[in-house]
Amino acid sequence: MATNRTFTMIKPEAVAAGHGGKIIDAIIAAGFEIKALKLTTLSKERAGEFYEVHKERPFYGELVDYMSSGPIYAAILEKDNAVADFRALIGATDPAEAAEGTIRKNFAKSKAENAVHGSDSDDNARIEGEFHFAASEVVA
Ligand code: 3AN
Repeated sequence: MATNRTFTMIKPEAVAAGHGGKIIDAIIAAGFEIKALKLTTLSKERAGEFYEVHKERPFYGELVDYMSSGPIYAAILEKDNAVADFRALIGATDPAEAAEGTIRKNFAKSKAENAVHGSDSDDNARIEGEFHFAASEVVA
């Protein structure tokens, strides 16, 4: 069943570059309501666990190192059709292929350092949201 919620992270290079506020502004301007938000840092162990599905992919080690390299924002967002609409807002994984006006087109540096994460399904949105937030940290 669709939850109308998705999960995002603003990744270390985007936070370090000072793009966090602008990205959050773009998310709100696109009609998403923030239900939970925190600035946090992933340990290598936690980053490895979060990206477990990519364990067999050649970039897994690089991805874990990168995602644990500095502070991130984690957030739960709500909107009708949240998962698909958020992926449209962020654009293609590779910023070189991302459409004009998308967050990755505007803020991502490369396919690896691509500014934001967006859940790819309702199930993963729930799992990823629960990975980062206790129920008491999420607005009803
Ligand atoms: P998306 O984030 O668009 O769902 P996925 O699920 O294919 O893309 O990849 C998860 C993350 O792994 C990406 N956000 C990116 O940081 C990293 N990644 C994906 N492909 C590559 C690659 N070829 N080289 C390095 N990192 C990659």
